Amino acid sequence: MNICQSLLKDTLAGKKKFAVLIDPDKYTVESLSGVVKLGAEAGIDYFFLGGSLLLRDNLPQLIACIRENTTIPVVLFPGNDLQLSGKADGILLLSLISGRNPDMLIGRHVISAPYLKASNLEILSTGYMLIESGSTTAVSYMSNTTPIPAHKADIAACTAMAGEMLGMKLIYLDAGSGAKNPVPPAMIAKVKGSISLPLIVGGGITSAWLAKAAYDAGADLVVAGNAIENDPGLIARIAAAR
Ligand code: 1GP
Repeated sequence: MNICQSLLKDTLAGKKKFAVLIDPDKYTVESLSGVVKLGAEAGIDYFFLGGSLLLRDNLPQLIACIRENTTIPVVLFPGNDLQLSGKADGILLLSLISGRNPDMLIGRHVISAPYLKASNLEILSTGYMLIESGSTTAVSYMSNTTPIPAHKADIAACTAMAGEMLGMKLIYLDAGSGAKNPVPPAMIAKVKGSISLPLIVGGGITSAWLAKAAYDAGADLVVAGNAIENDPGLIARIAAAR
């Protein structure tokens, strides 16, 4: 069973999942190995790999480090088309459907298509939606798009519905890395009630309590990155909140 099939199966069964996001610019092989071991002990579901910038050329080494310590699938969550590696298991091919920047909707994908086609990566077509979170996030600035207002759950629901009808396999509600406020539970619930696809939620999840609120509202997969960099013990606590 591939990643997409497993996500869909668990979504239908109501089995919640947890991904730890690794920003390649924030980790070395040495610092990552401890986090990988904690992830394996806690039985997390995925490692997501990606960030907004490209300060270091360490993607292959970080993937190798994860492989050496665990069999947990590695999924690329690329901030740009330079963050690609055929050594991962899959890639979230993000179309930024909350924005109106054609480059982020289809342009970058055209450039990456031959590379992705020739790779063995599982392509996870993802309707990616940025949600306003109290301050400008790196992803909003870098993508040159305006996030959906946090209190406009109906716009988010219609955007997710459109993504599903366009054939996306996953919907990702993201408040942005290090967001001041995570995606509001009311918006998660409204989106979840409008689609049948697995729903990923991330950005600003800094505690097990916030993760649980996202799960309870309807998130099928919660992603946390920033807070884990400061408090790796959070991995076990969020894993237990699934
Ligand atoms: C960002 O959803 C991810 O794109 C995770 O966000 O780093 O705030 O956990 P954090």
